[in-house]
Amino acid sequence: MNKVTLDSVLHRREGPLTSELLQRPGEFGLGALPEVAQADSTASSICGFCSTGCQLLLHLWEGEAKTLTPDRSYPVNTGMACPKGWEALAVLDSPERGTVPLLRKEGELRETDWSTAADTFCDRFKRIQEEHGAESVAFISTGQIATEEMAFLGAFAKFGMGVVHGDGNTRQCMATSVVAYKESFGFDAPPYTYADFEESDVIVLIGANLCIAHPILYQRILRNKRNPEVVVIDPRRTETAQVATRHVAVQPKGDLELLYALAFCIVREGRIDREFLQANTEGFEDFGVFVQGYSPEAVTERTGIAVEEIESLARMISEPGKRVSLWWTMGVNQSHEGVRTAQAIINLALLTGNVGKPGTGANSITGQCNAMGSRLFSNTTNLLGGHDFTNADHRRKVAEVLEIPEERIPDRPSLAYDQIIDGIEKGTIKGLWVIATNPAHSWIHQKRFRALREKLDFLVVQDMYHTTETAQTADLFLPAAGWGEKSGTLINSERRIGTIKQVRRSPGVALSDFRIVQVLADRWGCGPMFAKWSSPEAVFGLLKKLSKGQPCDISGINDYAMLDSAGGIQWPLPEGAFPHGPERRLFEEGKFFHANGRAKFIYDASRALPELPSEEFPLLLLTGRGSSAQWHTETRTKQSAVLRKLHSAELLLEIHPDDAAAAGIVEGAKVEVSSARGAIEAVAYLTASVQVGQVFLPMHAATVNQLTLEVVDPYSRQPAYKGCAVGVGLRQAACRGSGGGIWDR
Ligand SMILES: Nc1nc2c(c(=O)[nH]1)N[C@H]1C(S)=C(S)[C@@H](COP(=O)(O)OP(=O)(O)OC[C@H]3O[C@@H](n4cnc5c(=O)[nH]c(N)nc54)[C@H](O)[C@@H]3O)O[C@H]1N2
Ligand SMILES: Nc1nc2c(c(=O)[nH]1)N[C@H]1C(S)=C(S)[C@@H](COP(=O)(O)OP(=O)(O)OC[C@H]3O[C@@H](n4cnc5c(=O)[nH]c(N)nc54)[C@H](O)[C@@H]3O)O[C@H]1N2
Ligand code: SF4
Ligand SMILES: [Mo]
Repeated sequence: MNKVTLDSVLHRREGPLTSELLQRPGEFGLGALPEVAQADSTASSICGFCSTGCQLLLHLWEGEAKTLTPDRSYPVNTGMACPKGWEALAVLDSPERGTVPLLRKEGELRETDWSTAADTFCDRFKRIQEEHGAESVAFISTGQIATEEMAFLGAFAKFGMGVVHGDGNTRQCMATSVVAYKESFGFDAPPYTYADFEESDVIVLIGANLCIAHPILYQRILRNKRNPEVVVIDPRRTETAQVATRHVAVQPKGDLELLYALAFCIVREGRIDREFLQANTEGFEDFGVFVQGYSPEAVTERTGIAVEEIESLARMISEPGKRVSLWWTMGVNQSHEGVRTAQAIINLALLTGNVGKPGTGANSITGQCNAMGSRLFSNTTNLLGGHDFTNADHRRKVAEVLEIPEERIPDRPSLAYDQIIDGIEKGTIKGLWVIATNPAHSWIHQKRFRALREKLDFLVVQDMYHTTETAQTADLFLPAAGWGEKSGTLINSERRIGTIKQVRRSPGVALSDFRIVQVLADRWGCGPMFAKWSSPEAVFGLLKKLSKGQPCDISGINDYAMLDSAGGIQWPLPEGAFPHGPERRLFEEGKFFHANGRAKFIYDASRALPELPSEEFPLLLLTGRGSSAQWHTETRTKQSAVLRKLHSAELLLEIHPDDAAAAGIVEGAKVEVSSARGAIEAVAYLTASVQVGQVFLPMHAATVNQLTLEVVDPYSRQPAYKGCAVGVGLRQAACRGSGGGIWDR
C-alpha cells in the first residue's frame, strides 16, 4: 500500500463557508470523504491520546480507515503502541457520539441545526457581554485538539469575541511545569529528547508512573543498553516502581524536602559541577546556604526516607562521569508546592551539570496529546507563540503578523481556571464555552463545581460525545469531529511536531473544532478578521510566522509534508535550519533563555500538607491513572469493548492490608470513602503497594473528585489532586452510623 498524505486533497475542499453550506455541513468537508480515501491506501497520523506522540499507520479501504498499525519507522514509538493507540479507531464508533447540535429548550436538550446553533451562540454570548461587560464570558480550552484548532479558538475568543479570560485543562496538568521552566530557564522549554531514556546511566522518575501513563516511554527505557539504575520516587509501589532498580517510597509531598536533602548531600560532598555552575547559572551559592536547613537527618521524618538512603541516592545522582536524567509528572505537578518541587528537580540537574548532554536533563513529561501545543499556541495563558499579553512589543508583533488592530489583543493575562470558577461564583462570569474537556468530572471538589452550574446564564459544551458529565448540563452542545476525522498538528512531550490526518467521516453533521470556530467567527461578524485562517495548514503558516525569533521558532518547517517526511520535527527549527538527525535536545551550549543566558536557582521553604489526616479522616488519599486502557474521564476509552476488558469494571480503592484489617475490611468489600467534602462508594482492593495510612483511587470514576480538596499551587494555580484526608469504612457500617448517607441518595 502507498503512504499518502490526505491533506493536499482536503485542502482543496476548504474555503469560505456560505449559509447554504451551513445547512448541509455533511457536504462541505468533514461529512464527505477525502478523495484519496476512495482508494485503498495508508495514511500516517500521530496518536490522539497521550503526549508520547506515537505515530500510527491508518489503513484505508472502501473509503475509510478500518485498521491501524504502529509505525516502525517513526523515531518515537518504533513500531509500538499501547492499548489506547491500538483502539483509537474503535472509540469513534459509538451511539454516544454527538451527531447534531443540541439546544436546551424547556429543560431538555433538543436537536437543532448548525445555523440555529451558531446564531444562538452569538446572540446569547453577545447579550451577556452587553449586559455584564466583555469579561463576563470565558472559555476553557484543551490540550487535546490540533494546534491549529486551539490557536483559532483562542484567537477568535480573545481577538474576535473580546473575551479576556480563557484557560485550559492544561492548568490541571502542566501549569506547574510551565511556571517552573519559565522561572528557571526563561522559557517553558522541556529540554530533552526521548533518546535520553536510552542514553542515561541513572534515570530518576519522580511522581511518574510510566508503565501505566506513558508505557511506550517505559519501553524506551528497556532499550537502554547502559544497564541503568532506574529510581522511582513515589509513595506507592507502582507498576513502574516494581520493575525499577530502586523504589524510594517518599511520604506524600515529602518530595521537596527530599530533593533539598539530596542537594545538601551533593553540596556537602563537593560533588557539584562548579565549572558549569559558574558559566551558566546564577544563585547557586545562596542555594547552597539555603539547603543547609535540609540535612538528611532534618528531613527523614517528613519524607519517610532513612538518612543512609538519602545519602546513597545523592551519591548515585552525582557520580562523576555518570549521565543522570530526572523526569517528573503529576506526582510533582499536582501539589500545593508543585512549582518549587519541580524547580528543586531542576536545581539538582543544574548542580550536577546534567543539562544539555545525552542522557541528562530536568525533564517534565507532558500528559495530553497536545498539551505542548496548548502551552505555546492556545492564546490562553500566553499570547500566541509563547508571547506575553502584558508586553506591548509582543502585542504589536502578533497584531502585525495576523493583520489585526493591536487594540483587539488584551493587555492583561487571563484569569486562571480556578479564578474563572471563582468568577462564576461571584457572578462576574456569566457565560462559559467549554471545548474538549470534561470539568464536571475532572475538576477538583466536584460538589462546589457542579453547584455553580446554575449561576451561569449560558454554557456551551463542544465535545465528541453528547453524554459527558459536562455536556449533559450544557445549554448548547456543539458536536465535534474527533481524532481521525480531521487534520492538523500535535506537539509531543519532547517538542516534536507531527501531523494528524482525516481518515474517517465524522458522524452526522459533527464538524471539526476548526470548522466550528470558523462557523462561529463568521456568524459573530469577524469573518474578515480570520479570512487567512482558511485551513489548518494555512493556520500552521501563521503560527510559523508568530513563532519567529522565539525559543520555539518553527519558521524553518516548510509544511506538513516536511513534517511527515522528517518523522516529525522538534522545536526549534528556525528558518534556514535543518533537522540534523531525528533527536535534538536544548541547552547543548549551556545557554538558557533568560536575558543573561543563565539558569536560575529558585527555592522556597517547604510547607505542610494543606489537609492533614485527622481522627475522622485518618488516611491520605492519592489519585491518578488506573490502567493503560483508561483515559481520564473515560468518555473515549469506555467506548471500546477491548479497553473495557483491560481493567476492573468497579471502582477499586487500594488500601493497605493493615489499614483494612483495622477497619474490618476484607478484599472485595463495599466501602465508603469520605472526606470533609463528600462520600463515595468503592470496592476494597487490599495491597501493600500503598503504604499504611494512604489509599489510592483512579481518577477515571466521576465520583473521585467529590473527595478532593480544592487547593492550588500559589505560583501555577494547578490543583493539588494528590493528597487530601479521607476516612474509609464498611458500607453497611456507614449506613448505620450516618443514618443513611449517600447510599440512600
Ligand atoms: N492510561 C493513561 N495514560 C495517561 C493518561 C490517562 O488518563 N490514562 N493521562 C495522561 C495525562 S494528561 C497525564 S498528565 C499523565 C499523568 O501521568 P502520571 O503523572 O505518571 O500519572 P498519575 O497516576 O496521575 O501520577 C503519577 C504518580 O504520582 C504519584 N504520587 C502521588 N502523590 C505523590 C507525591 O507526593 N510524590 C510523588 N513523588 N509521587 C506522588 C502517584 O502515586 C502516581 O503513581 O498521563 C498521561 N497518560
Ligand atoms: N482526582 C484527579 N483528577 C484529575 C487528575 C488526577 O490525577 N486526579 N488529573 C488531571 C489531569 S492531569 C488532566 S489532564 C485532567 C483531564 O481532564 P479532562 O480534560 O476533563 O478529561 P478528558 O476525559 O480527557 O476530557 C476531554 C474531553 O474532550 C472530548 N474530546 C476528545 N477529542 C475531542 C476533539 O477532538 N474535539 C472536541 N471538541 N472534544 C474532544 C472528550 O470526549 C472528553 O469529553 O484531569 C485532571 N483531573
Ligand atoms: S503511548 Fe500514548 S501516544 Fe502511544 S499509543 Fe499509547 S496513548 Fe497513543
Ligand atoms: Mo494531564
